[in-house]
Parts: sequence; C-alpha cells; structure tokens
Amino acid sequence: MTRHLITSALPYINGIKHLGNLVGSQLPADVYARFLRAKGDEVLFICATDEHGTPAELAAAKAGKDVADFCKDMWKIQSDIADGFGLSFDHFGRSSSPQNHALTQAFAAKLYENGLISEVDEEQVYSHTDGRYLPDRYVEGTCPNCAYENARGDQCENCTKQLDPTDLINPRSAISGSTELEVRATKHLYLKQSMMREKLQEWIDSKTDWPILTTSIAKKWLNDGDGLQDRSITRDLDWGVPVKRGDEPWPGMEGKVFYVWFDAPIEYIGATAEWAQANGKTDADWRSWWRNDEGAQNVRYTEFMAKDNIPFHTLSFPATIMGSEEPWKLVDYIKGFNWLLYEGGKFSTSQGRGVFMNQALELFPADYWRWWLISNAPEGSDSDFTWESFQGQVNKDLADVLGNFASRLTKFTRSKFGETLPDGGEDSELETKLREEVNARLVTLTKHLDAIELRKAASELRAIWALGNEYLQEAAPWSVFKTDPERAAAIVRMGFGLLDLYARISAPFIPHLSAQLAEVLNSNDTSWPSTLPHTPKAGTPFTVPENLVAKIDDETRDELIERFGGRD
Ligand code: B3M
Ligand code: ZN
Repeated sequence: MTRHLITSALPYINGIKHLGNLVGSQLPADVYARFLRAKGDEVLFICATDEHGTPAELAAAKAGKDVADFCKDMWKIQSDIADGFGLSFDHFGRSSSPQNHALTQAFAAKLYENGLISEVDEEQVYSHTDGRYLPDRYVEGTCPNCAYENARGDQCENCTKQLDPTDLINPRSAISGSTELEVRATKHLYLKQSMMREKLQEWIDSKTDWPILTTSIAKKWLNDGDGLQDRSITRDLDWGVPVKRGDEPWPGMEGKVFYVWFDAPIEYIGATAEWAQANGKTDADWRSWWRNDEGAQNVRYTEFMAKDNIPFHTLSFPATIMGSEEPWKLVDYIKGFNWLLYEGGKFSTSQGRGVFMNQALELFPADYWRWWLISNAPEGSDSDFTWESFQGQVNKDLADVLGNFASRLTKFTRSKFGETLPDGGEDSELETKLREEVNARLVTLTKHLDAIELRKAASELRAIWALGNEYLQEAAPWSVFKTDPERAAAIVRMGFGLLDLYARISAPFIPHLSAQLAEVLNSNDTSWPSTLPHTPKAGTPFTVPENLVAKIDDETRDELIERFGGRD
C-alpha cells in the first residue's frame, strides 16, 4: 500500500473562485484522491485558503471589513462551496493558522542559519496619494517582459513572469489609480535563490516523467537566469506572518511580515499539522507525511496547480525546502494545468465574467460541473467553456448514456420481475464479449487515472458507460422476454452488474450520482475493481432511481448565455 500526499494549490481568500480555478487544481486533485482511496492506498488530501498578502487586504478593504474577519468569513464560504462540489479534502486549512506562522518562522531561521537570507536595502514604491508603501499587487502597470498592460507588481498574469513592483513600466496604485509614486529605500530580507541554481537544475532534470507543461515552465525560469534572482521575502504590511527567526525577534525587521508566496506553500505543511490537531493526532502523525527521517521517505507527494503557480512550486518552494537542509519532503510529481476559457475569452474575477463556484452550485448539481470540467480539463492546451458544450455533454453523457441506462434497466426489470433480481438463464457469447470489452477498457481507465491523464480517463469511462447501452440494445431483453424470460433474466442481471460497476468507477468523477447508482443495489463496496465483478445474485433487492439526471433545454441554455454575458 502506497501512502499518497496530495495537495491542491491554495485558493486565495480574496473572493469566491470561478470554474477555471476549480478545474486548475482542486477538482483534478479530488478525482485523483478519490481514485487512490478506492484502490486502497492511504491518502492524505490537503488544501487551505491562502490568506495573506495584498489581495486579501484589498478585498477586505473593498468589503469594508477588518482583514482577519474577512478571511474568517471567506474561509467558511469557500469551505462550504468545496463541500458542495464534493471536494474530499482531509483538511481544508488556513494559511493564517498558528501552525503556519511557526513553520514559516522556523524555515526562515534555518535559511538564515544556512547563509541563504540576506538583509537588503531595497527600493519600495511609495504612494503620496495613498500615504503608504505599495507592495506587490498594490501596484499595477505594463509588464517589462511581454508588454501586457495590466500586469501586477508580483507577477504578470499574461506571461507568468515573477515581478517586483519597481519592474513595472508606467506604474499606478491599485488602490487609487494614482501615478504619483515615488521609490523609497527600506530594508528587506532576500532569499538567495541564485545559490540554489545547481541543486534545483539537477532536481528538475531528474523529473523526466513530469508533464511537459510543468518542466518547460520550470526550465524556462531556471535557464533565463531571471527566474532565480534573489527575491525579497518580506513586506511592509500588517497582515501576515510577522518576520521572526523562529521564536526570536529579527532585529531591524519589526513591523514587517513575510511575503505571501513565502508562507503560502509552507501552509501545505501547516495544514497537515492543522489536520493532526483537528483529528486528535500527534505531531508524529503529521510529520510522518513530511519528514523523510520520520516516515515520509515512502510517501508519494503529488501537487496540482494551474500554470501560473508552477514557478513557485518548481523553484521558490523547493528552494525553501532544500535551503533548510532539513529532511523535509520535496514534491514527487507536479500536475500543471493550462487555462480554462469562458466562451472564448478569459474568466475574470474583477469583471465578474464567467461562472463562479457558488453560482454553479445554485444552477445545477455539482456532478454536472465535475463531469464537464474533468472531461474538458485544460491538460494539453487551454480549453473553452461554452454553455452549448456544457449542455451537450450533460444531456448526452450523463442523461442519454448513463442515466438512461440506469432507468431503462431498473424500470424494465421491475415491470417484468418485481423488485428483486430474477433467477435463471445463463451467460451467452454476448456476455463473454461484453466482459472482455469492459475488462480491457477498465485496464485503460486505471492506467489513465494512475497517470493523472484526466481527459483520457473521462473518455474511457464514457466508453464503458456506452458499452452498457449497446449491450442492452443488442441483447434486447424486452423482446427476448416474450419467448425466453430466463434469458431475459440473465441479461438484466448482467445489466445490474454493469450498473454496480459504474457506481464504483464513476465515483472519482461524479461522486453524488455514483452514490445514487450504488443505492440501487444498496451496495457499499466502493473499492476500485480491476475487472468486471461477478454478476449480482438472483434475489438481490433493488430500487429504481428517481431523477438521476435532468436534461438542460435550449431555452435554459440561452438564458444562461444571456445572464452570464456569453460572447462579448
Ligand atoms: N493562492 C495562487 C492562486 O490562487 C495561490 C496559490 C498558492 S499555492 C501555495 O492561483
Ligand atoms: Zn508579461
């Protein structure tokens, strides 16, 4: 049994996330976690809100709330939405937790001890209009790398380049829009990432099985020399992890906090410590997931994230881990995602363009979204959410193929045989052929899930569902029944076998619908099957599932295009 540590990139606390955020990290991580649990592996699936930094302060100010209160309320909202989508985190933590504070300060102390932190007189943007320093996102302007005009002071969204506010061309305040900015000197801590170049290079080079998207982004920033500049890891802000060396004060750094991208990945560890505390476990329990000297050497650690987060996870966070010279676990596999577009354009939180997670849940059951998003996950390239495609896939795959199979089979069986599975009849060549086909496809499905190839996995699952319909079509129990009821009995029992299989193998993708399917035979075996299991026994009671999947009609689709600002 393998022990799997799985983390999803931590959603920022600044607002409710859209479908693009969901498919770029939390959802695929959930599918993988559910699959591995079904296979019988030990899984710890961790996520948390990323609560520090300027985005949190800006959002709290906009909401007219104290930042700590804002974060507390928004954590609850995000946590409830995650539940609504069936995201099966073992713990959904908060980067503002005491655990993360302590770990972040401890890492900083180690890095300092190892000569990897320097104190630098730095230039900071000061705004006269706003009467304050403007770190990171408080400054916006034109990207020096790609000329994108709305680049933020921490990173260009367009080309993923990590930036400092002073790098921006034509900078302006994100609070007031003012361009009356001045560059002033203040002292900050720098992480000497450049000293780690060789180690990081060697480590990335050893990851030959990683997706090209992940390694290409890592290598790009590693090799252009720029991505590995020494970076400032402190900020002139109130909200965040206070700069300390472990428990000790850090002379000259009073009133400053660590940069959000320094403490956020450490929260993967912090949230694991929070998980232990919340579940009455010991320090040794959480450390066994993270410390190679305390049990984590046999843990496989997989991270999920969208492509703009890749530089931080392939370079910055590993630099922190390696630089500590302590046996903390490094990631084993990074699954990165491209962008999900909305009707051909960008999802935009600021412009409210696209579908947000709370709205999605109000409109349709979570599984409709899960199914569309996973089937169209932006793995190899960007993918495009359109209402038409969403409608088409829900109606075809979930209603016509899966839902229809379940209701046709159960209704027919009840009408001819009553509410327990009928006796008699033997398998024919048709069933043997079906078994072979299903088993072959099961091998492929399992292979794709093991490799976290989610689109391929979804399409294989869809093909297995389709086999059920084709089988019923060909075996035609409704006409066979007239002349040979025993044979019809064998056919429907086979059908129930498939239904039960579907409940189990669909669960990572559509857990709620799968649970409804499992209820049909009241089965509670959720383990991952390697072959189509034996057909359920005659006499087994069953129920007919109600309202499995409701189709989306054209009128509704058009209303949604209208309401969500479809095409511009
Ligand atoms: N919060 C960025 C984002 O939401 C960031 C991820 C942190 S992962 C440690 O895209
Ligand atoms: Zn750029």
